[in-house]
Amino acid sequence: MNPYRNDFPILSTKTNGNDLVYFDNAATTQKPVSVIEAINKYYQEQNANPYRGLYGLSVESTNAYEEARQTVADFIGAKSSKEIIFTGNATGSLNLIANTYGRMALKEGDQVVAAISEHHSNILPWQQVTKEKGAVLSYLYLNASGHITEEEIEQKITGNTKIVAVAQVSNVLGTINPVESIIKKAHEVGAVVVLDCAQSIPHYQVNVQELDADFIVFSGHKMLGPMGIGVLYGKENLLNEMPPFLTGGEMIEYVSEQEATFAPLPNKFEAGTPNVGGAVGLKAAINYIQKVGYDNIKKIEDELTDYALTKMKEVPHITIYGETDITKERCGVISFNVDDVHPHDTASILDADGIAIRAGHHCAQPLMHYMKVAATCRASFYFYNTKEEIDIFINSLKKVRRWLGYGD
Ligand code: 7TS
Repeated sequence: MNPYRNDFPILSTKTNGNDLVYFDNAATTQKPVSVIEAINKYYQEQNANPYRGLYGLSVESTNAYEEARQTVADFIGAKSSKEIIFTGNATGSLNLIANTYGRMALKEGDQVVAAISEHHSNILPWQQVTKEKGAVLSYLYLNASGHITEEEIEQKITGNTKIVAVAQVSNVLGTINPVESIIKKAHEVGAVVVLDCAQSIPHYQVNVQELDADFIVFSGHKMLGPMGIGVLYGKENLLNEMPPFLTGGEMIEYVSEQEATFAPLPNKFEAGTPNVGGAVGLKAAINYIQKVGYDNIKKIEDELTDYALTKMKEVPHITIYGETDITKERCGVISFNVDDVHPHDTASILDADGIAIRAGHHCAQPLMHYMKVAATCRASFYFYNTKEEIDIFINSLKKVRRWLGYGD
């Protein structure tokens, strides 16, 4: 029995009369009791608007928020908690970087390089700013098994490249991208690297100093934390150079009728009342992940993914996209289709058996277009999933074509 399941109340609920099999972890993860209780405790005992109040409760709220920031800084190996900006989610973090650093650094003819497998959140902000500046957005394409090759990195990251924006793990194919090579090449040509860790940090240790990433972004809700809290890490010198993004309360030093000076880091980038409860929940999520341990998480997930890939290959009429060998830079996100069946039908049939998977373009339409498919089904695992759940999934998959009237 998986020892972690009891910590997640939702995993013992039913859906459509069946035990819930939750395989949409790339969209959002479920929350352990410790996270739910930490948020409850904050609202029951510490809630006040931070920074502004000169009374005890406000100071407590400020302390809770800043302790959460320090926990994030330690977790990713940042030099200082000033390098941690809280945002709403990875999308908010990416928009912030594109609209501040991007606007500041790009000029006509410059190049931003992203992977073709990026989530729309790491494409649209760059489309906007490159259009505005007359710069070019170009892509690292994938080989037949879904990987970015060294040759592709060598060719596409050039002297014109000013920003490389790439996900460490693809949310569609589960491919682990060669970010060490990408960062090395980008720095050789003087470009900064924005690493989208939304799909990696729930599963792998991310150390910003070892990676030497200039910016990283992620969302709390994909790593056991609550929705509505995200992180932007940036090197302190870069964050200091950047203009603010949103302006208003909490981010100023002094305001006159026509002018304003801005607060130092990190507050310069955190206009308005922050999500203290969310930050407190994220801190509890980090504590939980550290208690389980990344080695353990990887071992469980690799076993589950290997098991699922092996079983899926035995079911006739299933196409799996991308890498199908767990030993080759991939993790527990599996995109697939059942021959002749629309992914939405597959997802609905599985839902009737209590299985939650995703079907659609996964906010990665350029990748869908590149792979020449309209949509896929996607099963994504976390360390609280089990082989028994995969057996239920496989049995349900076997029924899909028969339900729709195919002979086999
Ligand atoms: N980057 C990647 C790689 C993602 O997978 C996602 C969300 C985001 C950025 C945006 O995160 P958000 O928290 O700001 O929404 N990915 C997915 C997904 O695969 N299914 O639902 C959301």
